[in-house]
Parts: sequence; structure tokens; C-alpha cells
Amino acid sequence: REVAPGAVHVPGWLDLDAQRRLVVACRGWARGPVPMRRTELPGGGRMSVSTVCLGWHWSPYRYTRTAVDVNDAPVAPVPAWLADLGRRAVAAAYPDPRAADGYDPDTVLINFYTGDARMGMHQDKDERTDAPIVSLSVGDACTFRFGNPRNRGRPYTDVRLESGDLFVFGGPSRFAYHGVPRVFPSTGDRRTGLPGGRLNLTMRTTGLDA
Ligand code: MD3
Ligand code: FE
Repeated sequence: REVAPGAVHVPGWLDLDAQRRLVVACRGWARGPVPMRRTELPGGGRMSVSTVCLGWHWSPYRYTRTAVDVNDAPVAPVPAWLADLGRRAVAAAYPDPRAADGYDPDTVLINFYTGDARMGMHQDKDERTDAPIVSLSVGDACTFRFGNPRNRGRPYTDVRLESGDLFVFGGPSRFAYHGVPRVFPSTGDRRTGLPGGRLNLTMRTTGLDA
């Protein structure tokens, strides 16, 4: 379903086994080499969402190879199987059979939401390319708010994202404001291996040198 030009929601794209494999892999990455943590903001606050990164480390508002605001360790690489999943995701979302050609995300941000975590409306503009962003959700459902490229407010569209859903944001949607105003506790399928909370992976192409 195309929510806006270039923004495509594919409900239930990941089967239970694929979700389970992501949960197991993310458990490992959450432990190290860089522990998953709530990112500290320049104003002194802390995000309510916990994050760990692959390939490049994101901290407000840049990408580095080491976790400069955590333990300074080099981040784990993006495994080939995950980049491949990203390519298949782009191919599944866009009808053009060549849409995924050359798609090679070099960073993945893994976000974990407890029941009271939120993500305010923002744009993702620390990447230097306009390659699509792939988003995969596992666990509790949430309200995802997809806005416009001009400001944090209306017009926006609220979409419920469920475990297994894929969302791809490319073209004119790539620089739209977006956020997660609420998570619905205990709505996830425990068979994924997640006893609670919401896991989201976003695959991106930084455009920084290899
Ligand atoms: C639309 N994450 O990590 S994923 C983020 O569910 C982020 O954790 C949310 O926003 C989450 O930056 C939303 C969907 C998403 C990700 C990136 C986008 C939507 C986007 C970039 C541009 C437009
Ligand atoms: Fe974002």
C-alpha cells in the first residue's frame, strides 16, 4: 500500500521465522561490541528509545565508525544477509524490477521501544544520499506518524505498524518528517522471541566512504 509517493507499507512481509532470526541477531548486537543504550541528546536529555547501530554509529547528528558517545568501540559490521534482506525489501515494495539494483545499505539502526517509549517528529538527514530507507518492525504494534517534508505538524497520516511489517521510504518521501507517538504494549506475538516491547530496524545508505 502506497501511503504517499515513494512510501510503501507491506504488512506482514516477514514471516515468523524471519522475525525470530532478527530477534536473535539483535539480542547479540544489543550486548556488544557497543551496548544498546538510550542516546544522549545535546540538550542534556535522553531518548526514550534504546538504539544500537551496525556499520556506522549514529549519534546526534552524525555517523562515525566508533561509538563516540558510548564506549568508543568500533561498531559491528552490517552482515551480508541483512543487506540482502534490505534488497529484497526494496524489490518487494516497488514495482520497478530494477528498483533494488545496487541497493547496498551500509548502516542499520536498531531501535527498541518499551511501552512508554516515543520518537518525536523528525527528518533523517544525516545521510548524504537519497537512497531509500527500509524499516522492519517486530513485536508490539505502534502508531507510526508519516508527515510532510516541510514541518513537524499536519498534514500527516497515522499508520498502525505490526510485527512483521515492512515500510520503504524513497523518492519524495525520503525526507518527510516522521515519528512514533505511541506503542501498544502486549500486542506482539511472543512466538517471535520478544516477550515485550517493539524492535525496529532501519537500513540506510550513508554515502560516507567505505
Ligand atoms: C520516513 N525510526 O530511526 S521507522 C529512525 O520505528 C526512525 O523506530 C522509527 O524514525 C522507528 O530514524 C520509524 C520508519 C522510518 C524511518 C526512517 C524514515 C520512516 C522514515 C526516513 C524518512 C522518512
Ligand atoms: Fe527517522
